[in-house]
Amino acid sequence: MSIETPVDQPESPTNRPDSTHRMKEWFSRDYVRKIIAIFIVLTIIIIPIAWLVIHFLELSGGPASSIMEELETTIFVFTLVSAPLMAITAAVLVYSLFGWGSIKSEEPPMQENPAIRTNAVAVIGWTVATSLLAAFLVIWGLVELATITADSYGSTPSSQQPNATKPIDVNVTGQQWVWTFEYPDQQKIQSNVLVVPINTPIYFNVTSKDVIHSFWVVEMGVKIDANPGAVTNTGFTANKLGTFNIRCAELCGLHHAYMETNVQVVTQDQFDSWVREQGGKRTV
Ligand SMILES: [Cu+2]
Repeated sequence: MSIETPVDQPESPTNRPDSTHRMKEWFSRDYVRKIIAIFIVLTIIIIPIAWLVIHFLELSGGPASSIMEELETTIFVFTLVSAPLMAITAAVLVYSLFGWGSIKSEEPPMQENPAIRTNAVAVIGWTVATSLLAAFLVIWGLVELATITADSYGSTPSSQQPNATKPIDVNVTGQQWVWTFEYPDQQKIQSNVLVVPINTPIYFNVTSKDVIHSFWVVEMGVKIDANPGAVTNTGFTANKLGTFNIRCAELCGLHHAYMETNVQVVTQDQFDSWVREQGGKRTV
């Protein structure tokens, strides 16, 4: 920076107190206060959406696994954090569209005062605030990603899982337009409904007989592609008794929308007797 730099240069460090002063002046402007008022009202209106989203997610009975619980918390937090950002954008928009016209004496302050964009306090404040917000979301996302990957067994085979409880293997096969579940450790019994014991890790080997499908266990928060000629892996530990949805999440042909079945989460005793009942229906 050269010595001739004018002292009233907005970025000049010697002008910092002046920046603060101008920030205060900016906040005292009538239209700024009105936009802030609209912003606060909109934030209060938008925030309940975070609860509404979760409410609708839980209408079908979930969450039924720790994975879905983590996902719902993340959706909730992200919606909550987004609310003020959406509100400030909408507040400026609303005031720009309707604010100036409704107040006859008020004109857009083109020449009124120095622009806020060259104000050091405003620039630093805005940059730091948004960076912290973005950093929070990135860190939250990475932690959740690691947790969910661990809970759904990532890509580690079930035999190498560090779980205290040995996972139950289930081979999942998608074909137009049904799901078939085979239990290799239970004499290869087969079923078109997934039956799993509660609080027991289930490990899925997923494949397809024809086109690409996607194995989606809705209330467990688990979804993975079913590819012909390849095996993909995922898993969950159900923590809620009940019947939940399994759907195909990859457009796979005419009856894709009807390619759905259930997962029944039962007690260990109920699972054992179900396995015994299915024993006679053994297929290769
Ligand atoms: Cu499908």
